[in-house]
Amino acid sequence: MSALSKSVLAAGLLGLAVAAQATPTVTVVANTAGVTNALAAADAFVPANSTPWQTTSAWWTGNAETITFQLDQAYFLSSAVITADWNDVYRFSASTDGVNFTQLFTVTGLADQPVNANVTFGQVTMPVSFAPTALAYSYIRVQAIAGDGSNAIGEVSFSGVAAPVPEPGTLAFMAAGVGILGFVARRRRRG
Ligand SMILES: [Ca+2]
Ligand SMILES: [Ca+2]
Repeated sequence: MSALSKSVLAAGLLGLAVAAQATPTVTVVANTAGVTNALAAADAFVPANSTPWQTTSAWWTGNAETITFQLDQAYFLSSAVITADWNDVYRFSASTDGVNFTQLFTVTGLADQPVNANVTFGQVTMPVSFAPTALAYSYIRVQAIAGDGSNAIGEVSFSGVAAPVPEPGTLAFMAAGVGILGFVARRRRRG
């Protein structure tokens, strides 16, 4: 293989090989009618611990409401940071298509707040870790499933590995590399 074809192929492959941990950009794309201030759940402002539940948060009453988030692309997720009202249980589900959701994790301030947070009122920020997902997800949905019926999400963020999305330039690089290999092989056969 010539030095040129090697370098062209390597440049193409490099574009696919990078798989670093990333933090998706999260936007609120839908919420049920009973949710107040839904956009506050992903506006990049994290309420301090013990901030009252209806302050700088998305909030609702009862366990029927949902907020749906979209990530900037598909990710194999492995952790999250959730700010939520401290005395409820929140279920986070994930979806590849925004239609079918499967449970990713549940989180509750009563059990999951950091040991030195000592929050017994209002919102609390909780780091959540879980096994890396087998599927790359683009949508997340949150629902309160237990607690005192007064629910709030102050902020959510997630972390994971972006699913490879080859860019047109990368594909052209790889095609050029493969083309040069074929050219070299044909020349060798002829020679
Ligand atoms: Ca917020
Ligand atoms: Ca509550």
